[in-house]
Amino acid sequence: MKKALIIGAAGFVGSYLIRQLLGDGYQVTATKMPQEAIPGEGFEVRDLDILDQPAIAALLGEVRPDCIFHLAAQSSVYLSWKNPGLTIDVNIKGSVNLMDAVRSLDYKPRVLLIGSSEEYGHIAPGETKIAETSAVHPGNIYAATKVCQNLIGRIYVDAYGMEMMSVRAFNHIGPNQSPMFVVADFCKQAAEIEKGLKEPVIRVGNLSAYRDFTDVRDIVRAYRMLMEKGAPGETYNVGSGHAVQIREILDQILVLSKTRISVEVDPQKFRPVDVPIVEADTRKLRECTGWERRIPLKQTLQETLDYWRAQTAGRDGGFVVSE
Ligand code: A2R
Ligand code: GDD
Repeated sequence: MKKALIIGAAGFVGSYLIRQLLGDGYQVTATKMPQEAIPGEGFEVRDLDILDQPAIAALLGEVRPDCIFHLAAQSSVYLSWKNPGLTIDVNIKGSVNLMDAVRSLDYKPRVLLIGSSEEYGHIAPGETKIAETSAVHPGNIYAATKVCQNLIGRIYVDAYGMEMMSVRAFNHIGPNQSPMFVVADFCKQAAEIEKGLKEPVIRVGNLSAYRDFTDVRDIVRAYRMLMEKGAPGETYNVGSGHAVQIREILDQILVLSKTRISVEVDPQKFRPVDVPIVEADTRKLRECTGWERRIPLKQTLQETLDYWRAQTAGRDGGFVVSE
């Protein structure tokens, strides 16, 4: 049985990746920050702060994984504007700590580094879809940290012959995502309005942007396939290949909701810079692994809204709800 180590498994993607790998017959060790919890059983959970390099080395020496999924990050573009120092520490220094600890081992586990479509930055509508060969133009601190991770990853592969691949993940969504991100944010607001917990007004940011959304379960299946089949030193886009405008996402959620909701644009939710369109060319991923998206966007939106409805169950609000 193959041993997988997931670093940063207490977040959104981690819970799905744990389930995917256990289902595929892997033995899983999952790391979390000391203050976090990971629900579930059938796998080993360890504390790890990736800013603590000796702790990474000790854990690798003990677990001796066949493969390592590196998810740990400060993952919010929005927060990277608020806290650039932390974003740089975790996403660059933390990743280098991991790569260096892996390099020092007496064997070569396979490693998957999770980067972001944000690395491509500003792409003119005529330049989409974005292939891995496109130039990177990071337009925010988060994106710049992921570009650094990718570049340093390739340097480690070239210099030390490490078995390491990178992905550039496009937007992924689903139940249990933090409401810092757009789909979870809109679904949470809609569920609270349905329950009368909030006035019937949904507050939104920039609705004109287009993003390439994929269900997180499809995303983690791609990660497992790339871990097994990806070529060291290569970068793979992981996304649906179809960009949807945020306005369209909002409209679909409003249709799924049972209540009459008005929309208010909140200038506080705008970013200093927001890439207008992000759409993946996924040929490299599909040719390498045979991956195809399985879960349609509408299903993910429905399940995410239902998740937030369940979160509000048992809470009573004072606002009047009209159908
Ligand atoms: O910040 P926390 O306490 O929620 O922990 C996060 C963890 N993390 C760390 N783990 C070890 N050492 C650190 N210094 C450290 N700082 C943060 O990484 C959290 O448990 C995990 C990231 O989870 P999420 O923020 O929910 O990200 P998600 O959506 O699971 O994305 C996974 C990867 C990231 O590399 C993103 O940048 C990329 O996919 O889109
Ligand atoms: N969060 C949020 N809330 N975003 C909004 C809102 C709102 O109310 N209204 C409009 N948006 C727009 C944002 O301006 C952005 O253009 C788009 O919705 C998506 O925003 P997020 O869901 O916050 O995601 P992101 O694209 O900034 O970053 C996510 O995707 C990246 C991959 O492309 C994160 O998951 C990153 O970790 C990931 O790398």
